[in-house]
Amino acid sequence: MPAPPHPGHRPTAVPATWEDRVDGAGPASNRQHAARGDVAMSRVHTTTPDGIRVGFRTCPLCESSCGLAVSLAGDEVVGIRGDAADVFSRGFLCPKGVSVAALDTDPDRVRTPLLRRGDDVVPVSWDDAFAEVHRRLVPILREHGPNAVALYSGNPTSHNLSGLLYTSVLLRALGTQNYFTATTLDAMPKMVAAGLMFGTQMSIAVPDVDRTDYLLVLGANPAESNGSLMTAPDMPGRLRALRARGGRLVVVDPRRTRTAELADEHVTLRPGTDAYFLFAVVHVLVAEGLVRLGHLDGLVNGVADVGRLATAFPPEAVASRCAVPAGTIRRLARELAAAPSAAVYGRLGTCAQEFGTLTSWLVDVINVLTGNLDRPGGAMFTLPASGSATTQGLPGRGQGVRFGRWHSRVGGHPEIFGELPAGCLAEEIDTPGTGQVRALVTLAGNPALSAPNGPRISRALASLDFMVSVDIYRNETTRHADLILPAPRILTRSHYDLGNYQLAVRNIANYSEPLVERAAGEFDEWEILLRLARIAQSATEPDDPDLSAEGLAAAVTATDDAIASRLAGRTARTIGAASGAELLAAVSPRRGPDRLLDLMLRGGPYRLSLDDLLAQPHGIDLGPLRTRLPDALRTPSGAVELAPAPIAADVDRLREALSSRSGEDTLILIGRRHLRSNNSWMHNIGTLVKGRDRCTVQVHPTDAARLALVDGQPARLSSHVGAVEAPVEITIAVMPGVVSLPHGWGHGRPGTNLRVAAGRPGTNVNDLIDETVMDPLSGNAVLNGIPVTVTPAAVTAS
Ligand SMILES: Nc1nc2c(c(=O)[nH]1)N[C@H]1C(S)=C(S)[C@@H](COP(=O)(O)OP(=O)(O)OC[C@H]3O[C@@H](n4cnc5c(=O)[nH]c(N)nc54)[C@H](O)[C@@H]3O)O[C@H]1N2
Ligand SMILES: Nc1nc2c(c(=O)[nH]1)N[C@H]1C(S)=C(S)[C@@H](COP(=O)(O)OP(=O)(O)OC[C@H]3O[C@@H](n4cnc5c(=O)[nH]c(N)nc54)[C@H](O)[C@@H]3O)O[C@H]1N2
Ligand code: SF4
Ligand SMILES: [Mo]
Repeated sequence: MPAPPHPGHRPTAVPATWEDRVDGAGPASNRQHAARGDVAMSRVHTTTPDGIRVGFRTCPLCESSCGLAVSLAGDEVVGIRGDAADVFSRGFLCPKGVSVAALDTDPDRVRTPLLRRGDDVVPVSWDDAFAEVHRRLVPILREHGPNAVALYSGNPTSHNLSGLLYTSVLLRALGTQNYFTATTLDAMPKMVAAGLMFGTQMSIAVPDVDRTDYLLVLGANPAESNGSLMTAPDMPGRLRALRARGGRLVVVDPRRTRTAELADEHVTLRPGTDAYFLFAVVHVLVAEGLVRLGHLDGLVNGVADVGRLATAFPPEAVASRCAVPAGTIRRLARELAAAPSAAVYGRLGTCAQEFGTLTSWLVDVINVLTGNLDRPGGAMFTLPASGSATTQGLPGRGQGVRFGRWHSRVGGHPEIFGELPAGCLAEEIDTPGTGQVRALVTLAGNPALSAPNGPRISRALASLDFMVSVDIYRNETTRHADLILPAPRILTRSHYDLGNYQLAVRNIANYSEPLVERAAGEFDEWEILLRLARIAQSATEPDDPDLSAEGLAAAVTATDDAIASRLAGRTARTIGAASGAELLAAVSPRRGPDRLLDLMLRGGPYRLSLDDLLAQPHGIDLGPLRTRLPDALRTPSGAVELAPAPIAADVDRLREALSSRSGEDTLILIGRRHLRSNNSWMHNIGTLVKGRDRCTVQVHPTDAARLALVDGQPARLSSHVGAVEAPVEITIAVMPGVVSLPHGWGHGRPGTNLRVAAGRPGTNVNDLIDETVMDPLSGNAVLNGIPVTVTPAAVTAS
């Protein structure tokens, strides 16, 4: 059986029939797609006396899902504010939200398909673009088989209905096992741990921030990132509210972040040592008799096993490795146990590191042992309006998760949830042999900057026989593409945060209509993906299929109809409707993502419909998180698995690393995020990059003095993989022994067209990072905790 699809880097509630093959073009093409604008554009929410209309929409740029109030004169955006009436964000927004308009109108944005001819690119029609895909991609699939074509899907895919719902169709049509996403640069360890403990990759418990009495945050900076694997607009406000109601916020981070500044206590910890720290907390809970399963009693397997595993990690044994006093660990364990409610929350710093899965697992082990899983104020499972893997099938029990149904060709890495580690992408391209990747499709991804060992990836991309990118910019990755297919402006698309709402700290549903019309001849992203799918599929067809513009349009309609019809059939069974056909009729004439969403809402736990959402442009608040156990579990045992075998087996590696190194003398590199950045791709917006240089290497004053580093002067950072230069920023924000350089920089390369970004290029931290080092259980890249040497660099006279 083919792998369950995993669209983008946050999975969705996409139903199981996605695994069906993409259907061929249906009968003749009088089922042409109806008029553009699947949703009536006339539904203007407010119009001011001077003719300015104000439309409401959810910002798609990060996980916090803020409501925007967009003022438009005609199709021109004249202002963006936070939507004060939004049921979730209540007016909050960040500087990126405001820049949606600048993003849509950025003159460097790709607007028509671009074909590369030598060092030049030329605009071509969509017809010619798809003909080129056919001409170049299909022979590769035919001659070398499906694995010769890889698919890389990046972060924005998961913030976009098209990407979330239709990427898997393209994946299926390609038939490749070489599927890579930004998930293995990000959250895969959490998904693996959640899958093994609770039964699905989306069984991720989120901290009930609005009700908790005690929040322990590790390796996350929601005051700047606005939260991740935890959808919660205005995290600074929510954290302040926590303290104002007498709660306690503790942040464990090697850097004094904005979140740490908001906290009652900031504990600095040596990067990569969270698993020791957390195991020591578990040790104290067990040794001091503080384990209280409470309402989870009888629902948890493996409590004794965890206790045994923790015996190797008393606070005194890990303190020097973590650079955290044993007394502090002990006290925090007691505080967690004593708090009326508490939640432990870990994010990127706990995932993109050497012991990512172990650390992610331990976070929830503590939530369970303190009785805080699935209770108000603890760590809880969202009940999303669209449904999710935790609502489908029979409640309380399921198949659990399975890995390793295939392995990567070169490194032998197991498939995890249908993906191979992004760290393997380059070697799959640049290592000759049967099954070598010769063509690549990228969707909303910039691995040249975002994935480790940037230089190797860039060389690999340059060597491909064919590359096509669905993107909005000609950037560090897409400059290598033979063809760029532009995604349309944000405001022309409908939006629903299918992924984010599965991890929200309240149960929320909010649908956004397109606010402006797509220009004539432009496609929405799902229409592009289904066309690519149709072309790929033709590789296995004996006859010459009709891949003319009309043929492709008919195929899009037929495929989309088939998907909707299967989903309707299943939804009808779920809700006891008479038939799928009846449901399909109810959601017609919607098509594309809107129709699928409507069906998902109807089959979801609140039995909503898209019309219900359309009637509430500021969103529907379905209330605070509810207790969901045991129903939300999908483990084969029907219990929480506190000590899953693969995780328990990895504890040996942790134990060995404890005795085998001291690490005190090396400088350790970590990353950081800035409020006005979004990974690699928003540096072309002037208002977001103005001001001081942000791509600096932060160094503690004692290290700077020892290494003769001067503030503002360039330093050279080197690792066993490469070297980069960046200006020094001396600051007590980083702990001694740790340096920090943000990711997503390194612009200004030949063949790119990012004129603003090129003016402040910065340097790519991923040039320093070894792509072959991974968290073994998840295949996740290790992006933090990198040993580096730092020396003053020669100042070049300008
Ligand atoms: N060293 C280091 N590296 C990291 C990280 C780190 O902390 N440190 N963080 C990692 C994390 S968490 C992530 S998620 C990854 C991100 O890795 P990627 O997803 O590969 O990179 P992004 O920078 O998000 O690039 C997004 C791409 O999508 C394009 N795009 C934007 N909007 C759209 C759209 O609507 N449609 C389409 N088709 N394209 C669009 C942009 O132009 C850009 O090319 O980076 C990872 N890399
Ligand atoms: N402004 C902005 N917002 C973003 C993004 C962005 O680029 N800019 N990217 C979005 C994406 S794709 C994601 S995944 C999220 C990420 O969201 P977060 O995880 O909240 O963001 P980071 O800033 O990467 O936070 C990671 C923290 O881990 C710390 N850290 C590093 N190594 C370790 C370690 O070994 N142990 C511990 N305890 N801490 C460590 C770092 O100092 C940092 O403060 O942010 C999203 N939001
Ligand atoms: S916090 Fe995220 S969702 Fe909110 S406005 Fe900023 S980028 Fe958009
Ligand atoms: Mo991410």
